Amino acid sequence: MWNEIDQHMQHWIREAGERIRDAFQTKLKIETKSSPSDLVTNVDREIEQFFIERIRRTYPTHHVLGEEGFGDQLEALDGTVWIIDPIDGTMNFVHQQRHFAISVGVFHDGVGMLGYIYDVAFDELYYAQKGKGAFLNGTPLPPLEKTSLDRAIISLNATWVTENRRIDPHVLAPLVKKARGTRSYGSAALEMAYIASGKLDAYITLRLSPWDIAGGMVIVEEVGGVVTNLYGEPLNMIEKSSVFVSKPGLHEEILAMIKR
Ligand code: 2AM
Ligand code: CA
Ligand code: CA
Ligand code: CA
Repeated sequence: MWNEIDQHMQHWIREAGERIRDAFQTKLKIETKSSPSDLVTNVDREIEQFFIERIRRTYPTHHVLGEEGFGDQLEALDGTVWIIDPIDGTMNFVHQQRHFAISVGVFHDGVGMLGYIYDVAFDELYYAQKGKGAFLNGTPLPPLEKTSLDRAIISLNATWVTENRRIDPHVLAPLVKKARGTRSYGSAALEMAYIASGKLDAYITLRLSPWDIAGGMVIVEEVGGVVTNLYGEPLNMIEKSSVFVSKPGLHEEILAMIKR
């Protein structure tokens, strides 16, 4: 069953990517949602509908959770649920035409079975099937090795080390100081794909929704990475949460610093 779904999805996601690349030749309709930095475009909506149409036609018993609201209203993850972010990193999509991704996770009774993150501008498809390994454009991704903070590049949004409503900047400042380097890419999905493929070592963010992380969680866990909230607790794929993704070893080291 999962192999068959995967074969469909491999076609659908590349076709969706082509549509997004084609959309660069058209004029985007850009709107804001909850704040001036929270953007959505006609392409976000069209791509979510593109997936939902195909999923409903092919798998009428499956459920869909999508950022732009064309899916189902779900209160639990019973049965097979597709969790879709049609464009993760919409601000990058609008301003940079790169550093954004399609992100999809397929969960069964709450367990992540398939994960996809498609870096559309680079034509790089990260994907994983639970227990079958993770791949980048068909090449297997090796298991992640333990590392320490002084040799790590950690990814986090600069707003979290300034005054903000969610976390005391003094909690994160020592991490930033001790890390080898910091980055911020503006796409949670890509940041998780970068951890799975060794380009980053840890990613910390304070408020994400299930569709930001569903695909990445399957891929990262398949290579031995750890995905929790900021307190080291497992993530619940039905509500918003802080997210802390890391290589093994480093996860414990950073948690100890945060909890102190
Ligand atoms: P999005 O582009 O799909 O909205 C940006 O730092 C990252 O945070 C992106 O992965 C972005 O996903 C996500 N994000 C979640 N909620 C957001 C919000 N209210 N405004 C901007 N980005 C948000
Ligand atoms: Ca959004
Ligand atoms: Ca997102
Ligand atoms: Ca999105």
